[in-house]
Amino acid sequence: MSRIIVVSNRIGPIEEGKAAPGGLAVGVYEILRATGGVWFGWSGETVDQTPQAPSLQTQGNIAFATVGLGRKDYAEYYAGFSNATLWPLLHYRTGLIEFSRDSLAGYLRVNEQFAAHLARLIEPGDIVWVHDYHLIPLGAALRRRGVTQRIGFFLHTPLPPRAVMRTLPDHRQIFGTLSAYDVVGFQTADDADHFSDYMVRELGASRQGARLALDSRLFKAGVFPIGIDPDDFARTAAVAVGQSATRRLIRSLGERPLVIGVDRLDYSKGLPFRFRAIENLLGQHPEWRNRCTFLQVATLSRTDVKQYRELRAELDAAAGHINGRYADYDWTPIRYVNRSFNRNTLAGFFRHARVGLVTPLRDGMNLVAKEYVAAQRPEDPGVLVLSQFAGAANELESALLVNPFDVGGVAQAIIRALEMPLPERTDRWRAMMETLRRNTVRDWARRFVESLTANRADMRPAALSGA
Ligand code: ADQ
Repeated sequence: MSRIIVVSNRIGPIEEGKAAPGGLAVGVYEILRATGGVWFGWSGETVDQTPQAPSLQTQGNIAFATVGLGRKDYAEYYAGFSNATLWPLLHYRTGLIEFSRDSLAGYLRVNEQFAAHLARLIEPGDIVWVHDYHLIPLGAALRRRGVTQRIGFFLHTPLPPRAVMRTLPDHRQIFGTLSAYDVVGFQTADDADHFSDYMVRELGASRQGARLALDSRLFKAGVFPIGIDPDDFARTAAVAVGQSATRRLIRSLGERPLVIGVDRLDYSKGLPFRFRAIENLLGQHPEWRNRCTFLQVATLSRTDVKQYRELRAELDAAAGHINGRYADYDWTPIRYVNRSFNRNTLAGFFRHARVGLVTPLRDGMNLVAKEYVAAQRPEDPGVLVLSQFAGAANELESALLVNPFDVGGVAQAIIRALEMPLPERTDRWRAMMETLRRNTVRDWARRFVESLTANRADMRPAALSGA
């Protein structure tokens, strides 16, 4: 049976038994365990000299192959082109794009280096699954090195319409390389449509049934919304709610309901608008003062990118301003916490929160929305207030869907959530939980690999469904 070679900028934790973080790690682990294979990525370390070969560690039938990044590579490929150019572009934030020829060159150089390492690891019959925007040109770099095996790519972020993609200088040099993959996967149908439209209208690809043809290559776009393991998250939440962190949180709230937001501190997550919505709620609806508490966990992220430092300063000021204006001697409206919490603690917090606030301005999927739903008490569930611009909104239609730019509308949705009677909360929660169970992270990984291996006799994806 074929091995799978997974490639992502960062890899999951290597030590056995260590809790895998949310997101792709769970799905990717399971599929790797079922088939055996290699997980290749950046070690997370910056080094003085670019390594000649990856360092290898094995765990059962999985080999983890990692490389350090030189300081210049880190600055240009990671902090520069990936996170200061592509990330804002992919989230429709053209005004935040920073572009330099050096960072573009660094991005292409690191992708070439990764391809050189990988070409030595890939064996006949393997399939390769590349993840995310850091590695768009990797497939083409592998093809140039003679790799003919199936290669798939999954984009975790949104893909904007063609007019936005075109704002990237040399965009064809980057996005055109996506035709080197056999399958290009997206979180939503809109993203996949944007891709096909770009390929056809910008690059002259032609549609051949479900596939696209460009030069001598045939490839297809697919929609694979990423999921979570909802039953596992529910079990974790049920245990965690009785443990000390959640108990302390509950005691500190008094009788007030909790409204929670948990995000990386990233401008795509819409935190300044969210804070304005809270300010609007307290200003326009004074009856809610001292009657509910907002907890915003915003873990620092990409602090070496300027826009992230600016966002942090803006949020510090906004939280201080709102608390200065509305706090009382026995109540603080916004608890704004920059530290990170482990998955179990967050699950307990989610379970206790009457409202989950997930209001990104744009988000590929947003797993926090799914985790919040999974963590709820079936007999007394809370309400999810969800941005219509998160990929998750396509599946979680029973959330209270909001436009995050409409701060008054978000404030009203929070109040509606706080006042929602139990039968309506239960109906909405059940519908969403069913959706989560129908599309778990395992299903996501299995469906992607099936799509990549379709019509290939030597790969048996059916073996994965029992995983
Ligand atoms: P992210 O932008 O990181 O991921 P998201 O999907 O919300 O966004 O979160 C990923 C994981 O990180 C979740 O399991 C969540 O619990 C955890 N997490 C988030 N904030 C945290 C915090 N403050 N403390 C601790 N843990 C936290 C990218 C894309 C998303 C897409 C995912 C997966 O941007 O759109 O859903 O990949 O494809």
